[in-house]
Order: sequence, then structure tokens, then C-alpha cells
Amino acid sequence: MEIRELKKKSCEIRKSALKMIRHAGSGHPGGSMSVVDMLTVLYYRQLKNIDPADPHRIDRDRMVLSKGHANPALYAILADKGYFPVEELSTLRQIGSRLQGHPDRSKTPGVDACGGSLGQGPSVAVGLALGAKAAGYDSQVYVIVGDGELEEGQPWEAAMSAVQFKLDNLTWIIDNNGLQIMGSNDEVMGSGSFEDKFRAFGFEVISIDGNDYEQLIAAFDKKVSGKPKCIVAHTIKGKGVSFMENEVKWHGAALTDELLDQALKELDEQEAAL
Ligand SMILES: Cc1ncc(C[n+]2csc(CCOP(=O)(O)OP(=O)(O)O)c2C)c(N)n1
Ligand SMILES: [Mg+2]
Repeated sequence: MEIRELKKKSCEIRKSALKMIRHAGSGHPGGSMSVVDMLTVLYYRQLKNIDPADPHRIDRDRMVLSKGHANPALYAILADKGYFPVEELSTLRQIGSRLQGHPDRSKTPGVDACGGSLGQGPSVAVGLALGAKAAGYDSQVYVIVGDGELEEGQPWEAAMSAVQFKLDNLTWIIDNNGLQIMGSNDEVMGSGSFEDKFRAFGFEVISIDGNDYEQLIAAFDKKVSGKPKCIVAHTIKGKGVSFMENEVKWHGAALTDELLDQALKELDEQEAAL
């Protein structure tokens, strides 16, 4: 897909995710909006050998959404790609639904790893990347981690392992939106420069505007050998919806009907302007 088409697609995905959250009456719009652009590039351009007709294809690339609360963005994409019917999106977070609030690989076609209990996805991704190498598959593994999530200890163990095992088939993406559930990262637990930290661990580090398509594509396309790649994606929490951008209160809140209408109108205008 060309960049203009990707951008148009991202408007659709944003609208779909917000409608889902409104319908469910709960969810995480801020952190869903910040990852839409990276997910759009991944699913419509980057991931190889993914096939809705064969979701478990053994040689596929893998995508681990470690910050699992951003699931509505992923579900919107998986439905659009045909992993399950679009109508099913309205069952988000309902009892018995295949679309739970956080990713469940045993329930949802196209979901590669469980998530939601923050801090675990990088370890799963390290295992997947090791497994692909051991089995001789040319699969790439991507993991998306929140910046607040990196206050957990487990990701740093995974980071050491990824370097130790020279996992150059692993791309670790930090959604560095500067906010978490209770405020800014700096207020809650200042983490300093992720660029410096991951470089010190031995990653190839690429720092980008994570809502910019040219920069996302260049970062994904960069070939790295002998070590894992870390993309520090500086994003805007709530990206694309004026009243949500950089507002911590939109971490975990459903929209009212009025605000949903406003958000959809803004996204329609952005799409029409492309
Ligand atoms: C182990 C664990 N502790 C707490 C939570 C509750 N929680 C959900 S989202 C969140 C904040 C995450 O912040 P960040 O990783 O920056 O996510 P984003 O800003 O991308 O939404 C927290 C604490 C959780 N899901 N898992
Ligand atoms: Mg954050």
C-alpha cells in the first residue's frame, strides 16, 4: 500500500476503534490511537506470510501487542483484513465474545500472543524469535510495548536475552507517548532516554516520530544484523482526535455519543483532506 492509502486506512481504523469502545462502554482510546499508525504500516505493508485463511501459518511474521489495552486498534485491523466478521467488533468486551478487552490468542483469529498483564510481551517475543531461528524460518517478530509498561522489570530481562541471543529477527517498538494511566511518565517514574537505555543494552536503536509514515517505513525497512532492533516511536496519545491528544484522562474512558460524533467528524475531515 502507498503512504496515502495507509493514511486513509488509519482514519478508518481509528473510527472503528472508537466506535467499538463507545459501544462497549469502556476501553482505552488514548493508547489505541497512538499505535494505529504503526499497526497500519505493519499489517498493510510489513508483515509477511500472514493469511486470514490460515492464521496459524507456521512461517508467518508475528506481532505481539504487549500493551494489550490498545486491542481495539488491532481488532479493527484484523476484522478489516478478514480474520473475523466486521459485525463481531460490536461484541468487544462482552461475556462470551471472542473479542475480549485484552488480546487472547486462544480466542481471536489473528492474535499472536496474549497480553494485557503489562510487561510480559517482550519475553513472549524473544521466545518466538528464538523459535523461528531454531526452526529455520525467516520470520520477523514485532513487539509493541508501552512506555509506562517499561516500568515493569520483566521487559529488561527480555532485553538482555534478546541481545544475548543476537535476535536480529526481533523488532521491539516502544510507543513512547509520554503518558500512562495516572499521569506523565516523568511524574510517575521518570525513565530518562529509552534511546540511551536500549543502546546500552546492545540494541540497534532508531528514534522516530511514531505517527509519521515515512519514518515508520524507513525504521521497519532498516536491515540490522547480529542484534535486535529497538524503534523508539515518539507518538501522541489520543492521536487524531483533538480533544484526546496528550490528555491523560483519555487513557481509559469511553466516549459519550456527542464526543464520538465529534471524533468521527474530525477523522472524516482528515481522511477527505488526504
Ligand atoms: C501488570 C499490570 N499492571 C497494571 C495494569 C493496568 N494498566 C493498564 S494500562 C496501564 C498504563 C500503561 O501505560 P503505557 O504503557 O504508557 O500505555 P499507553 O500510554 O500506551 O496507553 C496500566 C498501569 C496492567 N494492565 N498490567
Ligand atoms: Mg504511554
